[in-house]
Amino acid sequence: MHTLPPLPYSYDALEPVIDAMTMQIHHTRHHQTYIDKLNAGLSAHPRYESWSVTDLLSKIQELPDSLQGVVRNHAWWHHNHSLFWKIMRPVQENNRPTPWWAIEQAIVSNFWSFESFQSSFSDKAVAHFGSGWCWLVQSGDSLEIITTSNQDSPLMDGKTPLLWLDLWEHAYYLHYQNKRADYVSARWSLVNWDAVEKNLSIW
Ligand code: MN3
Repeated sequence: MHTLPPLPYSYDALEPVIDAMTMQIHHTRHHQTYIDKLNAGLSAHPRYESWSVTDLLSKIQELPDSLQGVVRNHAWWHHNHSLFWKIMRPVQENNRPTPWWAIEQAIVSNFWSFESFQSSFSDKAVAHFGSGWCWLVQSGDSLEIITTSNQDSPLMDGKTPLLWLDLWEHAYYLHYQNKRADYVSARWSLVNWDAVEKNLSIW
C-alpha cells in the first residue's frame, strides 16, 4: 500500500504565496486520489504491491500491460508531487532565497546569470500550454529548462530533475485564478535551494 507522505510544513506555511486551502486540497485530495488509484491498480496485481514507487517506475517494462498504464499515470503523478513538496519551504524560514555554491555555479555556467535563468524558467512556465510541469534538469553535462505535459517526468528521458513547478491549475487557481504568471513569479520566494542542491549532488 502506498501512502500519502506528510508535508514537511503546515498547510498555511507557504502563505501568502500559496494559500492554505490550495495546499490542503492539493495534498489531501489531489495527491491522495492518485495514490488511491495507484493502490487500486496494484490490488489487481498482488505480486507488485510491495514494489516501491521508484521500482515501479524504473522497471515499468517488466509489469503486465494492464498495470503499465496505471503506473505511467498515477505513480508518476505521485512521484512528482512527493518531491515537489520538498523543494519548497516557508518564505519566513527561507534564509537562502537565491542559490549559492554548487547549484549557483551550475546555473551561472549554463545560463550566464541567475537572473537570466530565472526569467527563462518563468517564461517557459507561463508559455506552457495546458497542464504540466516546468523543470530545471541536468542532462549530460549541462542544465536545461524544459516543460512536460500532464504527469510526465524528465526522468522518463533520462534527465535528472533539480527544480520544478506544478503548472496544473489546481496548484494555483483559488488564489491566482487565470494569472499563472503571478503564481510563477511569486513561487521563487519559496524555493528550498538546499533541497535543489541535494538533487544536484545526486549526479
Ligand atoms: Mn499538482
